[in-house]
Amino acid sequence: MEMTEKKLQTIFDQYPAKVQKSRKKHIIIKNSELESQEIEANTRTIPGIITNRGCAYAGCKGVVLGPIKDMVHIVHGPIGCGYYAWNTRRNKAKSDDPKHNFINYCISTDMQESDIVFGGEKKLAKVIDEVMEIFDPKCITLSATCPVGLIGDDMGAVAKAAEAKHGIQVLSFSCEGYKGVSQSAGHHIANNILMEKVIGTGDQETAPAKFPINLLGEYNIGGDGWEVERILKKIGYHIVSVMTGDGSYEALKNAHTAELNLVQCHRSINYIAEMLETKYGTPWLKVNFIGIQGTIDSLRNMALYFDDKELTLKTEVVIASELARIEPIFEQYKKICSGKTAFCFVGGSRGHHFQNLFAELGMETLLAGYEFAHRDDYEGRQVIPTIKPDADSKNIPHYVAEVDEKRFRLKVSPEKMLALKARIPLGQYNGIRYDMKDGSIIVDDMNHFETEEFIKLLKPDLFASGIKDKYVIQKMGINSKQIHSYDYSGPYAGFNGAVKFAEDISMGFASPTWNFITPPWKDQPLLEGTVNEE
Ligand code: CFN
Ligand code: HCA
Repeated sequence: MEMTEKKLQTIFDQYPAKVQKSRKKHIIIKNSELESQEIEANTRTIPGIITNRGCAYAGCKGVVLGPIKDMVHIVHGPIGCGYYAWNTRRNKAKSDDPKHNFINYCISTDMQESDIVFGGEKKLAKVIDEVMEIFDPKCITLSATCPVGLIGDDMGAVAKAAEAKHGIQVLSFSCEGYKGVSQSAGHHIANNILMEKVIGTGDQETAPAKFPINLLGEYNIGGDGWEVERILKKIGYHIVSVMTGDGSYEALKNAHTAELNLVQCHRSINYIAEMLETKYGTPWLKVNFIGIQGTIDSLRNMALYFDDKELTLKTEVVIASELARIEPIFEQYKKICSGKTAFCFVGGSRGHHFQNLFAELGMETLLAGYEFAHRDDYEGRQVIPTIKPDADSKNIPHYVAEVDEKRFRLKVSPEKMLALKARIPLGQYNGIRYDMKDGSIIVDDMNHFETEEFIKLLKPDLFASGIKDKYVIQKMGINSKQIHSYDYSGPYAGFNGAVKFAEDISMGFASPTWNFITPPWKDQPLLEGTVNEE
């Protein structure tokens, strides 16, 4: 560990003093002997530093709203912003009603200079009229880009007028790109409005089938959500809604009828999970369907929650049959991957989630981190509620739980809740630090300079990251896999996804390409100095 610290210092030494002081707070070396290790996160990137982060608009429109297929998402802004969030994330969707699947469209007001000078409200209202005429959706969303806030267009007023004119919901999201420090602010804005205006407005009181669940923080990138749904349906769960991958307006409206909320990506949707718990008493369970063991553990925890003999049995039968099918194939790829090392730097949850899969392939994660996660995603958070019966509850008995001065109403009895909490991570999420090995490096908001320096220092065999750095990494001779959009592949979740991922990275390792690239440290001096000519 001492060695790593010394090496780390060689990177810091290249920064000006002020930058060094700041960046030191965002990088830690995992040390389990320390009770806690703080890491600064969710703060502003130092101007001038090349970050991988996106903006609030990307988090709201691109991440949370975009995957909802039967709403038309209008981007109020210059066309580049619309183009940026136009399905590059590969959030797939299919529909029984193809006329109301708008996932492939990019709809924007295409703001011009004259709209910036004279205001864009009229143009926005006109685009809404056109959308109604052409697509006739049941709901429209309006997402603001930076100029909208700067010129003061009142999108809320336009939305209200359009609702009155067309008789459908028109939701306005003030997610101007400059809000907050990253995508994260946009997730929060989207979560709040979906919860306030859509979730719970459906007319169902209870779900139509047994074991109803919502799958939160699953965006169906490369078909991940479909693979998870395949497994859950096979076991016998009723999926009320997926938020928001391949998601729909109708399903969201009735999401309050689920009995358990599964949280795959904690960072982008923890707000809805907590609001559903507060408002409807539905507990949430952190799951991770990336990796074989992650998938098995998640399924077993779900079975423990529902505590039903038949469901538990079916869970084990499905696990056994899936394993029998995939293990022999997975083992073949493991032979190629085993012993290799990886870096895993992604947005707000995958930097953690994919480490399971690397470990199962016999690979060690040397460095990991997030672009925009918060401290709880790094350090974890233990939530132990005190639970009492709710004196106000009428027909269905509810209970009150108190956590950090927050009060939740629960559908579950206090005895069951406490017993469950002792066995499964109900309402809690252990951060990335828990699962990483001592001596490994954890970096928040890693920048391009650090990316190159860490590569030179630790020379990983694989760098899992995104489009902004992929080609820089490959030019350094390192196999790089996009963990955002999965390049052109997927799914990577669930049992089938684990095999697909193993196949894809094995293909990368086996490629002869790397023999034709000379990494900089092989033909460029790493040390600088002067030659004494005497
Ligand atoms: S699909 Fe998710 S899993 S939603 Fe989030 S934090 Fe982004 S778009 Mo890119 S891949 Fe990434 Fe996560 Fe959740 Fe994706 S790690 S950065 S905002 N993300
Ligand atoms: C976003 C979307 C993104 C970008 C990916 C990348 C995605 O943050 O706006 O930078 O490689 O997953 O598509 O995270």
